[in-house]
Formats: sequence, C-alpha cells, structure tokens
Amino acid sequence: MMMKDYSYLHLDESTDPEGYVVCEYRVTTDMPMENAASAIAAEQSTGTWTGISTLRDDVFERYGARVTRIEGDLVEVAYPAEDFSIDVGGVPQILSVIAGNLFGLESIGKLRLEDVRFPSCIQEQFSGPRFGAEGLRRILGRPEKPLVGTIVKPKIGLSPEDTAEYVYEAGAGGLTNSKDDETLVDQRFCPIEDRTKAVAESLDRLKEEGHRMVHAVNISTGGHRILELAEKVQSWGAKQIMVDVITCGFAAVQALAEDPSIKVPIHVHRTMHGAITRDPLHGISMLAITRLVRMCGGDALHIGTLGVGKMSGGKGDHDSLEACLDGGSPYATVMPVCSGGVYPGMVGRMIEESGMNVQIQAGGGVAGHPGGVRSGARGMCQAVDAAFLGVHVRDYAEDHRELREALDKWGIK
Ligand code: CAP
Ligand code: MG
Repeated sequence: MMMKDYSYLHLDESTDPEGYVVCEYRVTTDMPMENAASAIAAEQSTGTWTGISTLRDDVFERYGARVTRIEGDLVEVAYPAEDFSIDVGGVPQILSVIAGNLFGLESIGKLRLEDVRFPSCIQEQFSGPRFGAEGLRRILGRPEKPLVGTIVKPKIGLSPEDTAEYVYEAGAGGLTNSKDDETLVDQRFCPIEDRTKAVAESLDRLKEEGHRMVHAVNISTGGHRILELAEKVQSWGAKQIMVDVITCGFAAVQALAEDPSIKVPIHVHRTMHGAITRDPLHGISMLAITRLVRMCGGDALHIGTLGVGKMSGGKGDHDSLEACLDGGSPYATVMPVCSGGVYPGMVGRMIEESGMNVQIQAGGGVAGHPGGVRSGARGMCQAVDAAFLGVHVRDYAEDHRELREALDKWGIK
C-alpha cells in the first residue's frame, strides 16, 4: 500500500489564531529540531511513529497540527480548533492533545509546555471565574488594599474548636482571609462538618463586631464526591471553598465554578505543582496552568512568592501573576495569592513585585509570632498597611508594636 510522507512543518505560513490552539514548547533533544517538532505535531494530531495507510489527505489537511515556528529550543505548534471536542471533553481532552503523550516520547529528551493560547470558539466553552479578584474584594468590602490571609497552622492536628479559635483570633487581628491547609480535609481529629460550622460561628462573631472575613474550607476529594461536598460545606456555613487543582484536576475546578448550586468563591491551591513546573526544561509552566485555572473558573490562585518566600518559583511566579490579571483575557481576573514562608518583613518587597491587587498569606508568619495568632495577624496587616502607604516597614514599626516584634524575630528581607 502507498503511504504518503506527510510534512507537519509550515514554518513560512501564518495561521489564523482564531482557528488554532497555539502552544509553545521548549524542546531538549539530540535530533534536529525540525524532526522533533514534527514528531510532536504528528503524535498529538493525525500521525504516529510510522506512516499509516489510513491517513487520507483530507484528514491530514483538516486535522493535522502545524509546526509554525522554531527558534532555538522553542517550538510553536498550532492545533486546528476542530481537533478539540465540543461540549464534552473539556480540559482533560485539551490536555491530552497539548500535554499528552508528547512528554513520554523516547526520541525527545525533555519537553516543557511554556504557553498556550486558545481561539474564542474554545474560550466560549468556559465561563471563567464567577467572582474573581473583584468579586472577592466586594465580598470583603476591601476595594484597594491587598487582601491579607493566613493558613491555619499546624497543618493538621487541631480540633474544629481550635481551628475556629485560630480563625477568630486571625480576624480579630485584622486578617481578611484564612484557609485550611492542603493536607486537611476530613480527618477524624477535625471532621469537616464540625470544623466548617465552628469556623462559620467565628466568622459570624467577627461580622457582628464589624469585621468581614472569609475562610476557604478544603473540599479536595474524588471527582465523584466533590460537588456534593462543596454543597454540604456551603450548607454548613462555608463562605469560600478551596480545591487543589493538580491533585483534583482542572475539571474539578470547572465543575465547581459552573455548578449553579455553588455560590461561594473558589480558592485554588496548587499542591504537587512543583513536580510539574519546577524543572525549567520539562513539564508544564505555571503560566499555562494559570491560563487553564482562569478558564476553568478559579477565583483565587496560588502563584508563589515572586522570588521572596520559601517556595522556589522565579519567573514562573511573575508569569502566573500576569496571567491572573491580564486584561486581554475574556474572563474575570483571578486574585493572585502569594503564599509560602511569608512573614511581615518580606511583605514590602513582595508587594513591590506584585502590585496591590494581590492576596498575601502567611501561616508560620502569623502563628509563629511571639505574641500569638492575633498579634501575628496584626503584624501582617501592619506590614501590608505600610506597603500600601508607601512607608518603609522599619519606620512603620516604630509605633506598631506587633510589626516591630515580627521584625525583631524574622528580620526584613
Ligand atoms: C504556606 C503553605 C502553602 C504553600 C504552598 C504551606 O504556609 O500553607 O501551602 O505556600 O506554596 O503549607 O507551606 P507558610 P505554593 O506560610 O507557613 O509557609 O503556593 O508555592 O504551592
Ligand atoms: Mg499549605
């Protein structure tokens, strides 16, 4: 049988961005880059490792991916919009095209999905954040200043009452946000129902005292139960839910964001992302992950600490920040969350990097304050106030005791 040798290289042609999903990959290979790029385009669309008798010209022309640019180790591949499933399929099918088998190809050493752009016919299938940064600010009555939050620490081991007490103290110290840690869901020592109800009481008490605050309850669980759990925590008084996007999946975020019964914002944590994002030559960038989270409807997303805190990140953090707030997107903006080893003495530098539209969060940097949680919360709020007012944190600390104590303990970064 005649088997035609199809070429996936279209380096001199321009493709209509409205007709294609355009991906940028960083490729490390011993092969000539043209061959590696062609192997990616073939594997992820109409080809495989050998010519096949079943591939017709019309199929190749219509559905074959195109390598549209090669620059050093960067390769651009454009996938025809028709390669993507409509209505059912969603992000799992999208990922199986743009980030599927290609990562395992023996002939390609390392590969990283750096960026992805979608045409409007695919964007229209997603509704993006329902609340987003603005919605969160509206709920909290805080239009301009950075949001300031905490992660209840220790991660595990506190009872529902201890957790509620922590949240109350954090709110009494001025924090606008708090959240469960990623390893806490529904353990015996802290059942989610009891915890959610107890925390809701703390939030109500704070509200009566004139302070608005939300706490994100971690509902990360299996796909068959996540919506039900989200509905339950809502009925128990949750004002925000948290979901781990890498462990639960993008489709879980989308399911929660699009379900009409879910009426609270979604805080998106990214535990395990380091396994995917950390190697600069392999995996998937935080930029691509952020674009997908925004499309799927995450209202707030961890972006790292912009090179200042405990988690490694660097450029990826800045790219993620930009993709959360990018005005060119058809979706509402996502509240970027800086978290990981944060303490008051680094807030100024972090806000210089992030700007004011950010949520700054500290677990250890609140619970580790020598004066306890309320003082820790005050220290963080004072550090944010200083940055907001453009006053150096050392000067602001002169008449703000809790901040001074935090600077004495952890210093200034
Ligand atoms: C922060 C945190 C967050 C990480 C995640 C933690 O606590 O709760 O999960 O920030 O980082 O457990 O480490 P601390 P990332 O404030 O006590 O460090 O968003 O980079 O994945
Ligand atoms: Mg955590």
